[in-house]
Amino acid sequence: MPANLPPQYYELEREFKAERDPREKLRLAQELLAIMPKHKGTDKLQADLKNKISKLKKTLETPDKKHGVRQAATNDYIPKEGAGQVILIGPPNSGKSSLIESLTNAKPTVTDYPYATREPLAGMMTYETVQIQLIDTPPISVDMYETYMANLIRQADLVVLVCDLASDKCQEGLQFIFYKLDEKRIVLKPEVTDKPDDPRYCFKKTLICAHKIYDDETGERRKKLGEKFAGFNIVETSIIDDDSLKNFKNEIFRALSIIRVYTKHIGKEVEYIDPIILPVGGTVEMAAEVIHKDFARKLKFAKIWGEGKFDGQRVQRDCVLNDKDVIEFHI
Ligand SMILES: Nc1nc2c(ncn2[C@@H]2O[C@H](COP(=O)(O)OP(=O)(O)OP(=O)(O)O)[C@@H](O)[C@H]2O)c(=O)[nH]1
Ligand SMILES: [Mg+2]
Repeated sequence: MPANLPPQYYELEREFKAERDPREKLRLAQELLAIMPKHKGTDKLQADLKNKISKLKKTLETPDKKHGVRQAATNDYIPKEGAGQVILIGPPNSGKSSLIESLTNAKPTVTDYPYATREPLAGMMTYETVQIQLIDTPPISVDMYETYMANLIRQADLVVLVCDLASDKCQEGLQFIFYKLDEKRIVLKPEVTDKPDDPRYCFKKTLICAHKIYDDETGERRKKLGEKFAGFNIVETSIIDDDSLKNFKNEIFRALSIIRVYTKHIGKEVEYIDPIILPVGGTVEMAAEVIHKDFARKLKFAKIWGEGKFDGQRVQRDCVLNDKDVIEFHI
């Protein structure tokens, strides 16, 4: 049976064959597998590719101090924790680590010279009743790009691009990052409403952080940032301004497009801790499924307290929930 491969496949295959860096090769192999049509005619090709992927993974997991491969391989992936994973990226010295230090329990290296962060580091940020994971990363610039960054960014739920308003070169720094990531087929977007036509690409929702806002005395750099990146949500921050950090947290939560739903037992008071996290538009059924698949199946109806509902309103499984709704399941 013919394989009927799309033209993009052959293009990508050429790239894959030419690539020498095992980590990039792994990424390209995964992209090849993703765009390969899945039918009988490609069974053998799929098996070959899966074999190559597993060999590449093994190579990356084998300690190789000389090339520093092992370290980089483990940096490829950070397990998600909490209600969402947010990756902070930016030019050197822009203040990524300082933000992580101010907002999370992590203790990153902060220095007044650039290129201080050498590896990604995750910390947890408390936002009201939820925990959100923030990841600090090494800088991206003409002089530095860690190849594992593409995988880390692809996996994250949200990108925060940190702009250094204390620097004359802040626009150029950001533009280079857009260009560099586009080369890795990652497109940073204000909103992601559709999938890319080309499946090798990945669209990532991005918030721009106009950091060190008080160092932009004339406001000129902030103004230019708004003009250059029109459409993006730009949030002004400074580590010496707690209100700006509070607002930044709100914007991160909003950008994650998630809602918190609290559950209560019949006849008991609600405890506003440990909410169920659902995507915006999440339903009663989805909330029940988080508790247990069986629970969702057995569900007869639910009662809801929250905005736009009267207290204890009886609803069915397809009822769409709002942030901070309280729900009581009846099975
Ligand atoms: N004025 C001012 N300085 C800041 C602010 N945030 C961070 N800095 C300073 O900026 C410098 C760089 O901060 P880092 O947090 O190390 O920057 P980074 O982006 O992690 O740098 P790399 O790891 O090299 O990419 C340090 O001297 C910080 O004290 C801010 O809001 N205002
Ligand atoms: Mg840093």
